Amino acid sequence: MAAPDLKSRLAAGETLYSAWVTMPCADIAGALARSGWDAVVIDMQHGYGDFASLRDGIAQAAAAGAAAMVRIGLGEDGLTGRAADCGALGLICPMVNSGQEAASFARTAKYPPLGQRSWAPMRALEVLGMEREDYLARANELVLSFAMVETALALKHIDSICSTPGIDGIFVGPNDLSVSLTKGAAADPARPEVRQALGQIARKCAAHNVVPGIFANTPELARIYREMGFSFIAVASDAKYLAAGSKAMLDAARGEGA
Ligand code: 3PY
Ligand code: MG
Repeated sequence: MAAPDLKSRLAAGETLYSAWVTMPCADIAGALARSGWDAVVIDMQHGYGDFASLRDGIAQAAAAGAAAMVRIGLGEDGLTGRAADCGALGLICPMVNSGQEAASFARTAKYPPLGQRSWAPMRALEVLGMEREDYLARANELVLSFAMVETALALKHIDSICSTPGIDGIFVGPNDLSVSLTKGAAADPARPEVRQALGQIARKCAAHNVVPGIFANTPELARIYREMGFSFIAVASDAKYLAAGSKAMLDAARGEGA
């Protein structure tokens, strides 16, 4: 099976949807990938997984034909290359506040000439079914690097973040953005100042030709973000899918609900 090429699909105008994994279990990533998501993000910033569940979750998602992506932990630069070495096809770096921080992330995510990613993708070759030469030639295109914009400071530096070589996309964290823009008063993506900032970010992404990505707390917000121009949208997370599916099954078994 050919490795998923998210960049080409996004360039062709598709909107891609990603599941989000916080649980410390590789089977969750596999089950979500098999249910049809384009990508599966394993969250190592706020999720509960360890390196083994990350490694095996990437393999399970890849086996099901989805692109496994990883949000790396805050300040865990080393995980950027290690996640890609395991076969991740997307890397999301939280709390990027300047062009310099974006450049530092891109350096570890991209092979020369864009960066200084260190060579050892043996597991990625197995998981993606690729040869070394092919992987080296295509990794900078196949493995997308997303800088998270989720603070007032990042908004101020949005042009330099978007124009940093090696940054393929912006991924907005609207919850942190709300906390930052309201100076700690609210974690609410529906706030007008957050909505206004999201419009500004989507326009900047278009101007700089980088992928506009975002986390949507709910499917309803995902639809609003798509209308605003976001084309890579992660929706809610595993605990919510489990609770919603389990409630629907129980209601159906009892003959209640829709
Ligand atoms: C945020 O909304 O702040 C996020 O980081 C989403 O994962
Ligand atoms: Mg955040």
